[in-house]
Amino acid sequence: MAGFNDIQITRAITNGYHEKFSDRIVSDVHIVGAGPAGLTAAFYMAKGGLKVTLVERRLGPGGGIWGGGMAMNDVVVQDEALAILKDMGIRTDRRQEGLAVVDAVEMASGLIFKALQAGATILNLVTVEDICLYEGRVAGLVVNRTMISGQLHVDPVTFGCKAAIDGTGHDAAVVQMLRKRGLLTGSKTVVETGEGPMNAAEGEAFVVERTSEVFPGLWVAGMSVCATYGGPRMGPIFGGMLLSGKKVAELILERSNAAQPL
Ligand code: 48F
Repeated sequence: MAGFNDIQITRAITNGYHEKFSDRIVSDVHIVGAGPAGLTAAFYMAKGGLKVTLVERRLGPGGGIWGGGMAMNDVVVQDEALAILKDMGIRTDRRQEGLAVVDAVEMASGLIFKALQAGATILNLVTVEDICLYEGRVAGLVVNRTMISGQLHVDPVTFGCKAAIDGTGHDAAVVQMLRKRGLLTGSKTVVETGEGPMNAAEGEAFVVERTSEVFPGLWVAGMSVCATYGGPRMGPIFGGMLLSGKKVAELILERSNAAQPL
């Protein structure tokens, strides 16, 4: 094959990536964490016309989906959430114990593909280290390369957004950035204990019910809801994560369509 050389490949990637990165420095919504909740939120918000960027610290997006339960790579999804998987063309035709069993690899790859095709961008290997607060609102993220973050004395850079979503799962990492500064202390809704012991049925309902704006400009979706509000944890059942992602997207789109601050 002719027509290209190794230097052109390097230039193509360098220029292409920096164009993409530069375009995403300011987005309508930055989602921290490309797990099932973040990816679902990205899909619906991007389809609704918002500029959405997912910031993911790992190499591979998909969060906790890939390994199913105890590394058996199937997950369970309850009927209420199957329409979301159908929207994305992910197959749900296997059933056990009255529940849909979904191939974990198909679900992870399908959610990633559909979020991207809807117009969202994923920046992987980027860790969110902190938030920006302007006039009492979360208005941006402080980010660094994952390989640098916490390892080398290298300053991070800053992204700007109208709203951010904490989709970091069990860590509720962005919520913790507010809490450690005492900005959530005294709130009637945010607990200090983190998530509760396993109870899948209660946990799934809790996640969806409490998906909300936790601080001006910062929303919680997925497992970070339980970590933030003290809800029960759950195992490899994922309907609540998908429904929570869809709910946060609808809430943010509602504000956007009403021309209110996100
Ligand atoms: O953990 P994760 O899949 O969160 P989720 O979407 O789904 C939870 C389920 O996987 C599972 C469960 C289901 O019953 O209980 O736990 O709520 O995905 C969270 C993503 O956030 C990334 C992390 O690498 C993972 O891919 N993440 C965490 N902290 C940061 C981050 C950070 N500081 N910066 C960027 N990404």
